[in-house]
Amino acid sequence: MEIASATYIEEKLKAPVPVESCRFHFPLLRRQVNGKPLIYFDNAATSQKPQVVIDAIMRFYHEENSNIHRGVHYLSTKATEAYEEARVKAQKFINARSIEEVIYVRGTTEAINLVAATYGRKNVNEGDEVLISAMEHHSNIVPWQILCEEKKAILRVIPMNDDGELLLDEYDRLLNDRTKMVCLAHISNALGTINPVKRMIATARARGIPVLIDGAQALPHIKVDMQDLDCDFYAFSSHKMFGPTGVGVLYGKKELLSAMPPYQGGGDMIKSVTFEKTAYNDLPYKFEAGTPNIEGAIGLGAAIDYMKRMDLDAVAAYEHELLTYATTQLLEISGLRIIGTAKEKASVISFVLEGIHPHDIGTILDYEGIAIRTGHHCAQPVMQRFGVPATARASFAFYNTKEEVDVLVKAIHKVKEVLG
Ligand code: 7TS
Repeated sequence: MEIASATYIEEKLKAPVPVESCRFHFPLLRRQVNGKPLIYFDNAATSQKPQVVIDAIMRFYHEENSNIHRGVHYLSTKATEAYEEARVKAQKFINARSIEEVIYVRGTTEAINLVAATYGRKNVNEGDEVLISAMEHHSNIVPWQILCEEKKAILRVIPMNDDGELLLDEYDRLLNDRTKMVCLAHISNALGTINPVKRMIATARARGIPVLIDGAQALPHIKVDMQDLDCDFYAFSSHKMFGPTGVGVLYGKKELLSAMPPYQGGGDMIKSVTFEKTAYNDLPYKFEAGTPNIEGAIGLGAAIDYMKRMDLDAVAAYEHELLTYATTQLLEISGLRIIGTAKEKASVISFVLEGIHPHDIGTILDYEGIAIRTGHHCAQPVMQRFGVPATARASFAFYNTKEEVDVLVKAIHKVKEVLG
């Protein structure tokens, strides 16, 4: 197989990508599944990757593979440059103040665990409170639970209404002098709700309480701006935003990161080591022990370049149109109930069908080449809140189409015929 050259990739990376034609850049979307053209509606779990991302990773292994930050030789310098250039791309994409505030991690889960294990361990003590919301993914619940258990602190939860919107009055009431941290999803993966995080961050920060935002579901859909949001920490995963798996970013304000103890010890996170004492490295390297996911970071950089070629406002408008269309079509199916009906929603639709288990829906849709997710979506408390064991979830990206939604609706009618 021929590998695209750097110049070719660079040339391709300059052209704008209109929403209408982006689909053709994603090779996997051309395949068939079970003899049917694939309809990929599992984007909230992970997105597909455009050719330029695949090319960037292949090119790294064909031409530049080497370890970073350690060698003086040509390849190591090239690999280090590519890895660090990707960090600058991420910094600019989220409008962080400097690269010191952009820490590579394995993904959202590791980013949150890092903050809980370092900032949390240092600052949360017995009787303190950590405030999360009722719609968090397990990765923004369990690390805080572990911390609270260890520190004898209390985990408090902001409730939500039947549409899946957080109760802001309750939020304001829950903030108090013992609250040491607020941790919130920007967009819920199970409900699609877009939370008013800017307002919520401002309220907490006015009381001097730091806020962590779980942006795993936000980056693929909306523009995020760290300086505008003014949160203290923000976590996201590359694989949900058209980049490779195994890499993500923890954004943190420099003042906080500087004062935090390291997360893991090892190579690269040190300045000097003796058996008596180790001096830690500067930011962001203090939090990046060991050989990182080099090709992952480079792939993330390519994904960011790809997204920058799109008009992200046009993407948001297109996805909203798709969401409205799909919601209208699905609600015409008798016995179908949508879980998560917030006014501000991203293109995620969780639903249940009366008398039919979501796993059976998923299995029959798979015969039709349609990939949706079924289960609790790592948000069991959300399922408990809505009194369902699981939901079926269709989540859309900008490469999905109304025609695909029509096929989904037809297939759900088939599910009802077979199992209803
Ligand atoms: N936070 C949210 C809101 C998520 O949706 C996910 C993954 C995570 C955190 C964890 O991200 P990771 O990259 O570290 O795994 N959500 C999903 C999902 O909805 N289906 O599969 C994974």
